[in-house]
Amino acid sequence: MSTSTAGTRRFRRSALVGAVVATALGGGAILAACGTGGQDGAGDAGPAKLSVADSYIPLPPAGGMGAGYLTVRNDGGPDQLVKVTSPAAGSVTIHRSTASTMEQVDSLDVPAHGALQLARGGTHLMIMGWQKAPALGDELELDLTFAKSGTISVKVPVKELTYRPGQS
Ligand SMILES: [Cu+2]
Repeated sequence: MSTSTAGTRRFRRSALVGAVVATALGGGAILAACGTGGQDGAGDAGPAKLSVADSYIPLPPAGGMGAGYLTVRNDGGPDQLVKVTSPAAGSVTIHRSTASTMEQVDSLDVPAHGALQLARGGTHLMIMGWQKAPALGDELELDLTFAKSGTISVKVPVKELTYRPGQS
């Protein structure tokens, strides 16, 4: 009896340590993936062929911090979104939402013959320092720079806070 109780207690403690290690490893893996910029899949599928769809900016509260969402479609080889700027704002950063918070990332992979989606609850653009407070119906320019394809400029409409793509 007493041996089995001790065994249970020891098991519980090591399970707890295991959980902490797993959390630490998870954080490390995310950092490593951002830092290395991913493996180079050169020669995979030829040059990337990118187009941007479904872009929108939910109306920011009184000119405050805004978010940007869009989909980058790719009919060619792999590429990476490495920078976003806007003549309408002082700062645009790329963010990834995690379970409890969000973190800035340096780049996002655009998979070959796939799509990179920036959507609510996932990766998004964080836009600050508006030249002029955005209003519903404005179209704001975002300049998306890709590692291989160069810069693509898109006019992004400002939508109601509750807007979702697919609604008119
Ligand atoms: Cu964010």
